[in-house]
Amino acid sequence: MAILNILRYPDPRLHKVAQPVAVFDERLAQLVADMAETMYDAPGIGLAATQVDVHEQVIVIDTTEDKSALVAYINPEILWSSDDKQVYDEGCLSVPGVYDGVERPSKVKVRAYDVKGQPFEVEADGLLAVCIQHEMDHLLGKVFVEYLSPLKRNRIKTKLQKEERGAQREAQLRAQGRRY
Ligand code: QAP
Ligand code: CO
Repeated sequence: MAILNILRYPDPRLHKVAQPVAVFDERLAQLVADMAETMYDAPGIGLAATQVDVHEQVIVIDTTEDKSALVAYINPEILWSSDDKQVYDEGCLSVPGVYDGVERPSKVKVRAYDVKGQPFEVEADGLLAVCIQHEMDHLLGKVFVEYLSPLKRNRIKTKLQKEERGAQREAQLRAQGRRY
C-alpha cells in the first residue's frame, strides 16, 4: 500500500486523456488499493487515476462518512443521463480549498468493470451521480474549474500557483536547514 502524489491544477498532466484498462491483473489491484488509500488519507470521496498521473480509466469512489463502501469503476461508460439537472458545490483533491457550483444531469446510469473484470451497472442520483460524472471528466482530461467562468478559473489558477511557489520555497529552506 502506498499514498500517491496528487497532481494539482494547473498541472498540464491533468489534461491527458486516459486509456482503457486491457488487463485485469495484480498491478491493477495494487493501483486501486493505492488510489483508495490516497483518497481516504486526503480525505476525499472520489479520485481518478489521472490525478495520480496514471492515464488509465480507473476511478475510486466512497461517498459514505464511515469509509464503508469503496467502489472501483474501471473503463466506465455513461449509458444514460437524465434531462433534469442539479447544481452541486464541487471540490477536487487536485484543486485544494476551492469549491464552486457545477450543473450536471441529476441522474446517470453507468456501466463499468470491477477490479476482477466483472461488468456491473449502477443507477446513481444525488452526490454519487455528481461524483461519478466529476471523476469521469478527469479521465477525459477535464477538471471541474473548466465549467466556471474564465475570470473565476484564472483567479483559481493564480491562487494555486502562488501556493505552489510558497510550498517550493519552504521545501528549499528545509533542505538548506539540513545542510548547514
Ligand atoms: C469530487 O472531491 C467531488 O478542496 C471528489 O481542501 C466533490 O473528494 C464530487 C477535498 C464534490 C462531488 C462533490 C477537496 C479535500 C476533496 C478540497 C473530493 C480539500 C480537501 C475533494
Ligand atoms: Co476531482
